[in-house]
Amino acid sequence: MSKTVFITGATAGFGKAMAERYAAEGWQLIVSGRREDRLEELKAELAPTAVHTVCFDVRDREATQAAIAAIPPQFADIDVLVNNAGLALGMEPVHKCDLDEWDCMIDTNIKGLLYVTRTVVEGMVERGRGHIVNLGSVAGTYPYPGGNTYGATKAFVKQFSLNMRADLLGTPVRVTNIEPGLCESEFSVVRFRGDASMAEQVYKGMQPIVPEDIAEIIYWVTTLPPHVNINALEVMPVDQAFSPFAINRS
Ligand code: NDP
Ligand code: 8X3
Repeated sequence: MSKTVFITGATAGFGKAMAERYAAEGWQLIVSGRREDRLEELKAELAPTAVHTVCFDVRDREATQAAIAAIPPQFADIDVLVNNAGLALGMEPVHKCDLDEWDCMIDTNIKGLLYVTRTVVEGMVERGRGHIVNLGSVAGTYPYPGGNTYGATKAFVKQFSLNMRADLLGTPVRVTNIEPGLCESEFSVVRFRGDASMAEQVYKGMQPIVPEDIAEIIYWVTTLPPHVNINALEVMPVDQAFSPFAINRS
């Protein structure tokens, strides 16, 4: 019988590339997002792969729980959950940020991830198999100007991933935090509130990671022998590295 992967945020970017990667390997898929038309397009693209689409906003706790409870029995024994749905909003300094945008990032990247995880992980423990992959970020480890709340949500994801490992010791359930650097997707268009030309500037003159790279890494992480747990995997484009400390000399 095919294995089942549940990918949140599969309407674009990493999630869509992962759906394509797992489908190519014969897995069956549960894919979610808020844009139903894109979920249906993805399902049609991946035919004849068995795909269950679920349209919900991860910020809505009841809708999330109801959507997962309604997963048909054929798909219900989830082997891999990829908590990928997430976003950044804005790059203003802390004293200029919009509190609604901070709420949105916290509600999506932290609380949404918790709602999905809590609803799925119990079944994994009961079945004695499962792997939860979270999408962290280099922004959860390294500070940068304008990273403020986005980076802090990803620091939460990093620590929560490690704490889950602590709780799940003694079960076969694996947990991995994937921590990418710059990757070209719809991420920057969302971050700059639909301004495609600002988003383009982020990747100008450098070669970013592409979503297919992340899909390949996550597929590899989740198909290693079952006694191997990659706790965290940080990945950057070759064209991205570190700066010296910033010093104000004025
Ligand atoms: P995209 O913007 O291309 O895709 C984001 C996905 O998340 C979409 O499918 C979107 O679906 C979904 N999503 C966003 N908000 C919600 C919500 N409230 N409820 C349900 N689904 C939601 O971004 P990426 O693929 O690049 O990003 C995926 C993850 O990787 C994110 O967690 C991001 O923070 C992280 N990441 C990205 C990096 C990058 O440089 N691109 C680097 C490091 C980490 P829909 O709009 O249909 O709901
Ligand atoms: C996204 C990567 O460097 O834009 O998480 O914050 S970065």
